Amino acid sequence: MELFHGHKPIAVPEGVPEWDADPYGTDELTDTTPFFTELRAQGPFAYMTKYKMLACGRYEETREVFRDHERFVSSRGVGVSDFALEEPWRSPSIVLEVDPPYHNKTRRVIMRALSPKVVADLREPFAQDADALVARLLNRDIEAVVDLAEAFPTSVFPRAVGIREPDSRKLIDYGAMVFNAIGPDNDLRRRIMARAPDIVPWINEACLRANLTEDGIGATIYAASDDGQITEDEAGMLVRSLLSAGVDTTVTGIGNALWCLATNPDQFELLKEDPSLALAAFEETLRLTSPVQAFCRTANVDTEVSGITIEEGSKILCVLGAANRDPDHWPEAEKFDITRKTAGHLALGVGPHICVGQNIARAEGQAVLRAIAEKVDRIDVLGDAVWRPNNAIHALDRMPLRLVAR
Ligand code: OVV
Repeated sequence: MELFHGHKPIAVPEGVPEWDADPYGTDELTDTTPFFTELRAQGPFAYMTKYKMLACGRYEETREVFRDHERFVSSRGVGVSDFALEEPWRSPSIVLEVDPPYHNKTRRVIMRALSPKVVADLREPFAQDADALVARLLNRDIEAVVDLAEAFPTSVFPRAVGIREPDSRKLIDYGAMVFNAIGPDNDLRRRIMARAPDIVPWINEACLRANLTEDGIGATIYAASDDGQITEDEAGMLVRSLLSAGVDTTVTGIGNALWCLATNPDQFELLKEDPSLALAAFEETLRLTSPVQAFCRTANVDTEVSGITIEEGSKILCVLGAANRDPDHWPEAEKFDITRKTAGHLALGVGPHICVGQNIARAEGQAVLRAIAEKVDRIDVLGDAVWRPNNAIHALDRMPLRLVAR
């Protein structure tokens, strides 16, 4: 078969509009509102002529595709490339890019390593780090992406995993690489892939047992290989998953939360009045800004969703960011409202692959937002916030701010 962007070029399904937008264009990736609005207006699905694949951005269908792992598999890759037809750029993740029942086994190991008890024990060190970081940044002109959004997770997360010699830059760049890699072979992907020789060997080394402390999350994963739940190689692969998914995502969530609060002073006032809203504010940030904007699934059978025929081999770009702002599901969908009911948002996915790190991610976001609520009186925006295009992540590139002390 002749591949198109690494997958089967499907025919236009009956009743689906053809749309020539580029979901991987810089404008679409950075200024998301027009793209999301038009995507939802196309109907349950749009046929993306540039990629000969489907896209969805309405809440109902996006959720249905994500929930049904039997028809819509992850094992063929969660980007535009179909792993059944094209060799992936790295060995597939043994948790993200696999299906049940194998997925259940690997996921269980990570789930235990990130158990509620493990996360509960991290709360105090997270709070101390967040308090110290925010205190240090008060009343100065700061670059919030670097100084706060990147600084916090890269200090606490590698320590929690037990990386002996963390390199913040490499951890962040690897995340950017993994997420750009799920897009097409465009400039964004090529530019970061050119740096793979610099980054990938470092990451792979960092995952080895010898390079991990004996008391971290990484060690817990290796312990699961000692009692035969997984092999030692699988343990290394699961540590790689932590490093792939655990840094750029939380950096983005924290950066986006700062942006939401800086641009919605009324909501920041609410948070200041009641710092126990920190977690709700983080959750609403996830809904409104969807740090992971989109993942693909692949139809593994001929099927149908909302009366639309979907042929085997169809790639479906599930635009979580659009579903999270679908006005047919969310009242005042475009409004940042830290008191809203956010349950059911899709920023962390839904179904068997729902983010396995969600509790540690929330603990990080909550720690930072609580520290800000308690210490900051006003967030002054000192210049334009600039978004950084990435094929899957919706993150800020720069955001000059001043956190004025209470
Ligand atoms: C980009 C991403 C998200 C979630 C998991 C992984 C990667 C992985 O490598 O397992």
